[in-house]
Amino acid sequence: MMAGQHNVSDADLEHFMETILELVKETGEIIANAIGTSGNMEIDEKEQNIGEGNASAILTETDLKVEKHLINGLKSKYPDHQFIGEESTGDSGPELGDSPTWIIDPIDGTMNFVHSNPLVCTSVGLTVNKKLVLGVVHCPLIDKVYTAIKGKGAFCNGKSIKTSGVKDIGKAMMIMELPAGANKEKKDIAMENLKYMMDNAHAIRCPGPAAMDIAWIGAGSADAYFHQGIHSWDMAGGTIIVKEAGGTVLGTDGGEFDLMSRGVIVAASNELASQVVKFIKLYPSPRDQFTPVHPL
Ligand code: LIP
Repeated sequence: MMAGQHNVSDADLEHFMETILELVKETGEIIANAIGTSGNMEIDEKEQNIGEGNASAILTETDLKVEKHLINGLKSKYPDHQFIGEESTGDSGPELGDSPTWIIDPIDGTMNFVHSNPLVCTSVGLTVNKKLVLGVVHCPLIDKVYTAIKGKGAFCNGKSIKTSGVKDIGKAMMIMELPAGANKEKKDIAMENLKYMMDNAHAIRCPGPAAMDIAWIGAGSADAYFHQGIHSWDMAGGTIIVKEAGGTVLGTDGGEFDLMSRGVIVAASNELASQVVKFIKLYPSPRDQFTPVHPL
């Protein structure tokens, strides 16, 4: 271990997992009670995200409430841990360091949430020495919690999960995002990717919350997902789940996955990931932070 680096034991990781599962159970209730009430009304538009698409710019009071609940709960147990939260630190957050850092999206799929659609999740990843060691994607309204601890496999509601292993796009259910309300360049690129897949894939779905879309590849509920334009908090929880479920996680350029690059390809197999790399057209999005982070 290099100077300044941090050591966590298996027992620590188990303890962290217990704590975060308890907390997301509580925030799941907050989300469930808010949906369909004034708690899921849009209260603000994130100006810096206008142009990226309507789903990127939306905010509700429940996003803020859930993030506060998670961060306060974790801080009370682990006062020396650090946090990157979509709603608190956002784009201008500090650079990821070696300290244990919880990377949190309180409600991923806020657009679904404001439309009372049940496909919403809370995504949490924990890095230590800039490596992901734990991931949780909790979908309270469909009663699924996807979890992984580094080296210990991936699970859904406590049962072991594996990717489908599908190798060929012709047999694959692909997940992509359709950025309604985005600028012309972003929409045109999405249309090119969509057209390729309509000509070549077995099926295409656009459920919405990036973290859940990613976790679903781990669970074998779809075969590949790609997107350029999401953030570290959309990717941290799910990518370790896919890796631990035996899947492939790459950057959108086909290189090693970089948590701060705003993009990811996750697939059920290396072969399928390579096929995505060949056709994918990319919208150039500014990085979350300058320094690359290869967390897997
Ligand atoms: C959203 C993701 C969505 C992505 C949006 C946005 P939020 O997260 O779920 O997949 O396309 O850009 O990041 O804002 O609902 O947490």
